[in-house]
Amino acid sequence: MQYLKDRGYVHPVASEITPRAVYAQRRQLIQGLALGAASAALPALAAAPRTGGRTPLPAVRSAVPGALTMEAPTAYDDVTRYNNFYEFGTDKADPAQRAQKLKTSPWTVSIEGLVKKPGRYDLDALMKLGAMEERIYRLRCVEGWSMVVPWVGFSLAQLIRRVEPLGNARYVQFETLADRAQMPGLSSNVIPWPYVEGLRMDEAMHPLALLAFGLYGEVLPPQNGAPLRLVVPWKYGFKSAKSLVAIRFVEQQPRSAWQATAPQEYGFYANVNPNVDHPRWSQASERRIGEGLFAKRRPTLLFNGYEAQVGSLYAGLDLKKNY
Ligand SMILES: Nc1nc2c(c(=O)[nH]1)N[C@H]1C(S)=C(S)[C@@H](COP(=O)(O)O)O[C@H]1N2
Ligand SMILES: [Mo]
Repeated sequence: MQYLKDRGYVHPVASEITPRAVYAQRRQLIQGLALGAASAALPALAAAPRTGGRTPLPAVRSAVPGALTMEAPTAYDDVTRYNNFYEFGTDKADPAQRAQKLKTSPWTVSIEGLVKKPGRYDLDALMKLGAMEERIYRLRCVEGWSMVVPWVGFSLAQLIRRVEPLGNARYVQFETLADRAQMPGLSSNVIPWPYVEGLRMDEAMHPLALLAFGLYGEVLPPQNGAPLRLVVPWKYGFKSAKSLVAIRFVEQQPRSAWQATAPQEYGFYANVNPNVDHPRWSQASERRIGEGLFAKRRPTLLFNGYEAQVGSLYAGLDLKKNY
């Protein structure tokens, strides 16, 4: 488990916060399970004392098919210091430097539109709608880099079922915080604020679509979209909207902030697709963050490697037109 060497991070296992050696063991076990070599349940593991000032968020390993990639997680420092969160600036280092004072409590998410149970839901209530799971997903940015992140959260579908969308709700729109007092990036007009994104209802209901509250066994750092964000692992990273404040059920396909900015470059679907180039660059390969400048680029996989799980959502759809 070479990739955990020199890393002092803690990880959640079976509702415990555990030291890195145990995490390494667990990854071996996951790999063993995948190979059919072992079928034992996770052993009971001792809790380790926490270090640093971060808040643990216990979780159990996800049982959703495809939710645990076998690839090595990207180092915590890279996951939390190489970010896109334009509300805090367009440089990759800006969010980590400028988002630390983001006020995430109190926090409410407004559930709106074509839904039986609209209203303002506070964070604590939202966190109780599902059981926290760890999911290790690849995240592929449209810019040509990728990471592997151990997220903590539960399927967005759990929230959606609870609020009971109406029959004519065909899409879900996500709106994220736009607060000039806290977010220096809003003074630039790179995209029309607030940042909005959307999914078709069946995409939003797919069990892999994650409502994330944490990563690496702890609550989300502000730069990664605290206190809650979307993670849609088969789509380019920009679909995974951070710091959500509203979830809206609508009939018409919503227009995302990136479509409004450059529709020829960023379509509504945004499925990771090595066969559809960005107008300004190839999407055939990607650079894994943390591997260094001389590492070989990896081939990008259709639907970011989640084709077996999500491919059927797009049967019959022209993926070149619907990029
Ligand atoms: N509100 C908001 N959400 C956002 C963005 C943003 O600028 N603002 N950037 C997106 C992009 S382009 C990517 S690649 C991912 C990055 O998530 P990460 O920094 O946690 O890796 O967040 C997405 N969500
Ligand atoms: Mo991105």
